[in-house]
Amino acid sequence: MGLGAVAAATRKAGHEVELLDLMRVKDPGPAIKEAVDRFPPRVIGIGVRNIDDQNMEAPIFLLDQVQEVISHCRSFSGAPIVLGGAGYSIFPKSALSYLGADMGIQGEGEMAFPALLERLEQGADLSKAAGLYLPGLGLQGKRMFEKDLDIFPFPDVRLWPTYLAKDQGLWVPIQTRRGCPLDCSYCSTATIEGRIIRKFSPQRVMKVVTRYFEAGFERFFFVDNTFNMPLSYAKEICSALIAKGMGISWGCIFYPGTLDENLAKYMARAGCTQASLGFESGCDRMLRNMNKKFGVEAIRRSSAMLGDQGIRRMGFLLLGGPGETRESVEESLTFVDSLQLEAVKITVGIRIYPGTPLAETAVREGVISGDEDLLFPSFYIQKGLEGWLQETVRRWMMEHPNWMR
Ligand code: B12
Repeated sequence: MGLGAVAAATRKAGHEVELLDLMRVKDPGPAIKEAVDRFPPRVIGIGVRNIDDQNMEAPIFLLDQVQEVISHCRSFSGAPIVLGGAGYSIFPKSALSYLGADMGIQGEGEMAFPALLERLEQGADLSKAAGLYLPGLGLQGKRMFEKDLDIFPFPDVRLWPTYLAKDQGLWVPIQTRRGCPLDCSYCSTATIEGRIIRKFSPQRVMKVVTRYFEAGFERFFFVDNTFNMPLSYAKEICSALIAKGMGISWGCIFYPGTLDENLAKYMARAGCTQASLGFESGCDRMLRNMNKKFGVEAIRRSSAMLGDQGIRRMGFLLLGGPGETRESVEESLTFVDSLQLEAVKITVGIRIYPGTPLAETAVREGVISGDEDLLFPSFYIQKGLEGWLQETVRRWMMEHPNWMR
């Protein structure tokens, strides 16, 4: 979706655009050659969504695949290569240098990428290009956050690869807002989207959903970090969906700190069938350590409100952070068990992201050194819990077939 949004904006700015999806391609070389022969590009943009899979036990580092893609692009085309995407935005300097691309754009690309193309076309100075990183030179112009998201064009289904465009079972990603003011101690979202919530208008969200619906899609996933923040906006989206009566189903990521029974009812009537509850712990002390603004009682109530409406709930636990003890782990597992959720995803050990309070703690405790760029995944696990924690989670999972890692 991210790359599709940038492609649509670039097309709107008057450029010809081709979108090449390599997600299901085993050997990218021939696919890139074929695309470059058919459509010789003047600039190549690459979306780097994931750096790794955040799995401490057997981490998979994904940038070597991107490096391979870049090397194929280089051998078939002399076009400059520009990186972007959520994963890239967390590591704008180190990922650029590791991948050896020509430049990178941190954050949303709908304005910045076409603006960069204009500069490149005119041979203009790049030192003021917003959000642009150059190898060895770092950030050029100050990064911009567009206030009026409605000015961006819709991600264009016509640019999608056919396997996706025809996959009507797909949960089509929809974004309704950007930015997160919460300050969870381990999270990288503010670096990607900024701290201030910026919203698409409900009318615009409806237009996007309707367009996909008319193209045959009936399942959607709201990719916003917190669907129910702000509450009034979430209600507006639900009301608009109810009024339209398309009979779609959708999922979202739900913030357990905002409690409102009416919202849960609205969500169910609007077609919500599943919600991810990212509470991460079932122990009040650990929730405070993670800088969560809610406690276990709020989690219990939001979970019950959603469950009462027949919405399938997936709970998330992130175990092993600073201050975790055997007792707090048992407390979390017992708590999550008591919620009777339809599914639970447990992560052991926390991926350390640059600039976060977790990274500061990790430096203070000597887990990482102060000058690490953290591009290669490093994990925090409270000393003394290694081994025991994995084993304990494994034991609990054996008795809970709907829990996963
Ligand atoms: C929603 C979400 C999910 C949903 C996806 C649902 C769906 N149907 O799409 C679920 C829960 C399934 C999920 C799963 C995973 N996710 Co996730 N997810 C997100 C989240 C919250 C939003 C992503 C999104 O869709 N954004 C909306 C689109 C419009 O934005 P975008 O893609 O970033 O694109 C914009 C810019 O980046 C830029 N851009 C994009 N491409 C390009 C290209 C160029 C050239 C340019 C210039 C700009 C540009 O412009 C775009 C438009 O503004 C992000 C965090 C975040 N806030 O970004 C994490 C995030 C992307 N996920 C992450 C991870 C790790 C995963 C998993 C690997 C977790 C796991 N272990 O299972 C899986 C992988 C799934 C997969 N197949 O890729 C990490 C990636 C970082 C990393 N360490 O690699 C993130 C950043 C969260 C984090 N930890 O910080 N995820």
